[in-house]
Amino acid sequence: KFEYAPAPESRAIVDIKPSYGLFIDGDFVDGHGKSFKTISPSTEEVLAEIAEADDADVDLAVKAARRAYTRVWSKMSGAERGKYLFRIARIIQERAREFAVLESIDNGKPIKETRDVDVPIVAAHFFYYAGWADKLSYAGYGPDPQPLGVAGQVIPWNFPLLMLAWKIAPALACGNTVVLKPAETTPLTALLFAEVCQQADLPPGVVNIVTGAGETGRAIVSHPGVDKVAFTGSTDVGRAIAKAVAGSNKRVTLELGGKAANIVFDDAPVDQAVEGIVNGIFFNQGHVCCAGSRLLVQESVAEEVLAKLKRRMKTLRVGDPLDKNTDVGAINSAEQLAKIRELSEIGEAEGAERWSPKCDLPQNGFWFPPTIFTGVSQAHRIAREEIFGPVLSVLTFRTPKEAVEKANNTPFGLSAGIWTDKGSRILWMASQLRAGVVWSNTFNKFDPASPFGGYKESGYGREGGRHGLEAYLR
Ligand code: TXE
Repeated sequence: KFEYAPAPESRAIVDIKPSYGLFIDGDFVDGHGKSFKTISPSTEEVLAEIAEADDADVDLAVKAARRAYTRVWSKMSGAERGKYLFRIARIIQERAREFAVLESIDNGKPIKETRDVDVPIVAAHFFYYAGWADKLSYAGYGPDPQPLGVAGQVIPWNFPLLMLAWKIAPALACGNTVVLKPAETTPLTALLFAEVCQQADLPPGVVNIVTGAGETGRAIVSHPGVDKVAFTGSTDVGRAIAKAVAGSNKRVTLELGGKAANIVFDDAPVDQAVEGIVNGIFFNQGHVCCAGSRLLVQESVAEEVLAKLKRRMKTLRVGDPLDKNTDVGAINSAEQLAKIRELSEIGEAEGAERWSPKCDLPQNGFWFPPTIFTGVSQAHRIAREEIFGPVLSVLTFRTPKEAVEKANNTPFGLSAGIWTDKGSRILWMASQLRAGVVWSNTFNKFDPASPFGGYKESGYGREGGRHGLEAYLR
């Protein structure tokens, strides 16, 4: 049995205000609309009251972004813009602990992840695109590449701060200004980022943060003053956004769902592969668009891999996100928990076998134990639909060709993983897999220099790397 060691001192380093306004034109202002509550998914405690931006608020934000674009930001030299981005990156590093704790409280993910993964990659992203700001003529879009204008950006709740960085850093580096909406369950780190913009003396209106739910997102993407729409979220909403902007001149990039195959061959280093499987599906409670949610394991090693995987899963610690020993945190919302439960029940009803290690889940909050399903067939819904939780569907294969067919047999195509000792097989598999990212002998590795994006229903456009500039240049 695991003894919890909560870290009250961590909670004390963040200053959560009772209520937050909208960040428009460099200041926090009251919204015209209603407000909503953000809660901590690990305790269900109400954290703060958040303004819900209506059409009039979004209009103000877009106008502020337009003014900043025409008067200041697009006129500034790339080198000068780069200085602001470097400054933002350094402030994020200085305030890293605050960001990590706040993210863990508002999102539910373990502090180990926010501290070692989310926040460092966020800073790295700003550093990376700061470096591009004065080198855009090398990006491959002509000697004097032009920004697009005002970018409307809508992001999800699974990596609140990281998705903000993926959207804002390249947009600003290229000379665009931004109206960004964080997800309704995780607005707090975006609002802390707004403070960082003030601290960095970023010219007012270059970054505007408007909080709210789907209606606010809809107002942003359909606003005629928005030149570019960038969205990360569900495939259904991505489709609705593509329809909403059809017929306008807006450029669009969409990063949507996934159902990645993590493929283990019989010559793979088994212990390393088991770590990769665990990381692939239990990292961030499986709330990861590129999660390795389907394990494809070669029949001859399936028994060994499954036995080791179960043994490893028994060591996972589920609980308080602020405890630095926690491996699996809280499910982000009651709605997401209901979806995970429903699909898991469907998995059982369709005949797959469900297994979880014994673990004590806290009384309050939203929790789901690390779970695997064996005896899964391609026809099962748990093999086809994105569960977006700590639930792994296990399938087997005999030949590399069969592995490719099964891996590609999905409407999605965001990522895949290959575990094998053979370099030639890695290259062949990578050329056959219809997935934007293919990892070999590792999983869930991210680098700001590496482009990320999907095939098929996982969306279009690339974020990260030199390719990520393309989305923000004319
Ligand atoms: O996503 P939504 P939800 C998947 C995952 C999850 C499911 C539902 O399978 O279970 O989606 O999650 C804003 N116009 N992913 O409902 O609704 C919304 O306010 C404009 C995968 O939370 O897509 C939020 O800011 N914006 C994914 C953002 O869209 C709208 C990450 C995402 O919310 C809008 C999240 C509208 N009409 C969920 N409706 C990934 N690819 O990583 C909602 N929004």
